[in-house]
Amino acid sequence: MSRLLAIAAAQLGPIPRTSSRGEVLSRLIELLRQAANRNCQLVVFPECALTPFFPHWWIDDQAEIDSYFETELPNPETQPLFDEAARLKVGFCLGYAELVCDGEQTRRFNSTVLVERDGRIVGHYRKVHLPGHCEHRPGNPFQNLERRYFEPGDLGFRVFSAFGAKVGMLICNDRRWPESYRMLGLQGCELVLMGYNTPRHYPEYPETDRLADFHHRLSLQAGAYQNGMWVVAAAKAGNEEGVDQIGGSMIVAPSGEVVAESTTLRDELVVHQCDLDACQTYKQGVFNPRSRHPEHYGMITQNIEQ
Ligand code: ING
Repeated sequence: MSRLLAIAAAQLGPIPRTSSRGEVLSRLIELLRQAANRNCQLVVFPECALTPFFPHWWIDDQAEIDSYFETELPNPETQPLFDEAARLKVGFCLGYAELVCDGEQTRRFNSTVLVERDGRIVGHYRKVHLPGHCEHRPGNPFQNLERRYFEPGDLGFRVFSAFGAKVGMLICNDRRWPESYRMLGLQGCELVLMGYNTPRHYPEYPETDRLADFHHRLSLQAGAYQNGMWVVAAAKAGNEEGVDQIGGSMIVAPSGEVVAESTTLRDELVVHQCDLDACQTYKQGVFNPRSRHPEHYGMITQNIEQ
């Protein structure tokens, strides 16, 4: 008997800077309802799904920066999403900016939570790989200030037992680093959920712009195949406050095949019935652990100054 799980990648179009949390929640709930109507048990929302991707802007005022963060989840503004999901018995993965008051210290992370079909938060991840820069680059058409606004994640790469599967989460830039998938794959992970905000233009390396979709797709397919995992990725897409972001929300099978993908840059659901047992073909076959030789892999965990 195959373990089948119907999953939706819930792509979001742009979130205008003027959008209230309530307006965004309405969009998320509409996608959740569409997913429930298509018998999905799990919906994956993008990175920073509640707000525009504010790291694209230089913001002087810390209070304005912090207005994009959540100090707890759920909270009165996001509770309707949790309530509707539990009513529909649909679980979800939600990217958000997390502000933690840790005694006298305030800490800020680019985070995601995994919520089971009964509304319980069963997983939590904080983005490890932060791209971009700390200083203002006024010559660039937009910023990427994640290294200024967030700390690197301190929870590591964990696998959660949920939805009858072993589930891991990544966020955006994590998907470009093979170690991200490997850390999950070596824990038996069968399903990786992620969201992303990916500009088409890379100011420092414009020669990569024409390859933005290809590099996104390549990273997901390689990560899926080389670790025998399903990969579900949801974009915040389209022109958000002047920044053109790629779409390409998709579901990739453990074979590395793209089995479903978005065709717009707007709010759009991408759905597939995932056979979790399909992972075994690759976990036990071509990538059987008996062929690994960690004694030769030491450099992978060392700090290499290039
Ligand atoms: N965004 C981008 C990403 O990794 C980026 C940053 C774009 C890095 C293009 C390299 C090339 O998709 C986030 N939020 O990580």
